[in-house]
Amino acid sequence: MKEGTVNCDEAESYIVSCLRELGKTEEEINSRVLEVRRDIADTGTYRHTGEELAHGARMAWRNSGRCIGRLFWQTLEVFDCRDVSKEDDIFAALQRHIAYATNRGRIRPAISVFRQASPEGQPEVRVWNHQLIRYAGYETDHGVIGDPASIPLTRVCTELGWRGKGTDFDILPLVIQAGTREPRLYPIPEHLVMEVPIRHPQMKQFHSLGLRWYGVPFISDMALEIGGIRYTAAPFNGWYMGTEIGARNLADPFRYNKLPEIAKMMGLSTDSNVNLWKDRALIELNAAVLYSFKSAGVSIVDHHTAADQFVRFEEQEAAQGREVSGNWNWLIPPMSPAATPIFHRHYENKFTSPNYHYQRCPFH
Ligand code: HEM
Ligand code: NRG
Repeated sequence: MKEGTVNCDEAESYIVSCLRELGKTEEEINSRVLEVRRDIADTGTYRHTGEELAHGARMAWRNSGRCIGRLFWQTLEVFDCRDVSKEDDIFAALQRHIAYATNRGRIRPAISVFRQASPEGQPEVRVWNHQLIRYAGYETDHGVIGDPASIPLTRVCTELGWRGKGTDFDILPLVIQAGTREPRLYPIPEHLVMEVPIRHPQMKQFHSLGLRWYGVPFISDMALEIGGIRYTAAPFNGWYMGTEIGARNLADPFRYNKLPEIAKMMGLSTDSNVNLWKDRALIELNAAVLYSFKSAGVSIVDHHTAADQFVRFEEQEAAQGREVSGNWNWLIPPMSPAATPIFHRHYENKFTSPNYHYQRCPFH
């Protein structure tokens, strides 16, 4: 089968379950299935209706086994950008998405879906960034500045002519590729990027660490697959769970690695493990992240509340007669996992469609 050619069974099984969930009659469903089959026979592919696309993107979130935030799957706003394919227009659509989602801090989950992969091998649309908003990382003689996770993309941006300020928190430009053309760089206007300086509710010196994080995570390198159709550019966002920032991005030894500095600020010796300096530093960093986002009016969820919401999602799905698949290794939070109910439950890590997928990195 040619790349981009749609498998008829996958298409049919999606159309049937989608339209059933949307409450269509059997007659409507049958006629749509016939139409889709004919389109695939004629052209190798088919085109989702607006509601098949929107519901598919929501089902894909519902089926994301690594996501703890799935209770809210029905609230996903879906922007249909399938007819947008020039770089400048893609950039304009992404700016609108960022503004809509950020909503001055009251974050709204959303996805922008660009052109589907086609059987003619029409060139794919790709956003090269892992997230629409992320900090650059530079390797220097004195060590890494910024986010080590961004070193490869930062290098690509630099080769394409971008120059960052060289701080620990430079926002990378968007790298947008439409087809076989060279990717193009688009700096994001500053007013669109909400950031939160990290302060601690009691430790007044904490702000002098100069830590900050951006308000909204927009994953932009995954493909959305619905009914056999692949959308290679479909950036989506929700809001952060605090531990993503406080227990990973700012804490991992291979990311911002801030625990030793925080422990020292707390007057803790880092010479031995038994005073639990890492754990104590983690607690204060995570308390600071949650406190700072809350005081700035930017949506965020702590891991206990998120885990409770996930249990409600499981109950809601059971009531609908649907199975929840989940990847336990990802669902448990990276802090105090056994203090959440998820740790003590069992999850079947079955893969279901529609879903979000990793795809090959366009620049490695
Ligand atoms: C993964 C929380 C919204 C799809 C995750 C992870 C967390 C999370 C904590 C694990 C991330 C990691 O360990 O790096 C949330 C919260 C949301 C939300 C609090 C708030 C609404 C969404 C939305 C979508 C989504 C809107 C898609 C429409 C995914 C996917 C992954 C994921 C596909 C796996 C990512 C990967 O493998 O790298 N989510 N999420 N989530 N989430 Fe969500
Ligand atoms: N851990 C990553 C973001 C992964 C997705 N997390 C979300 N997704 N909350 C990080 O930047 O820390 N979302 O769509 O809200």
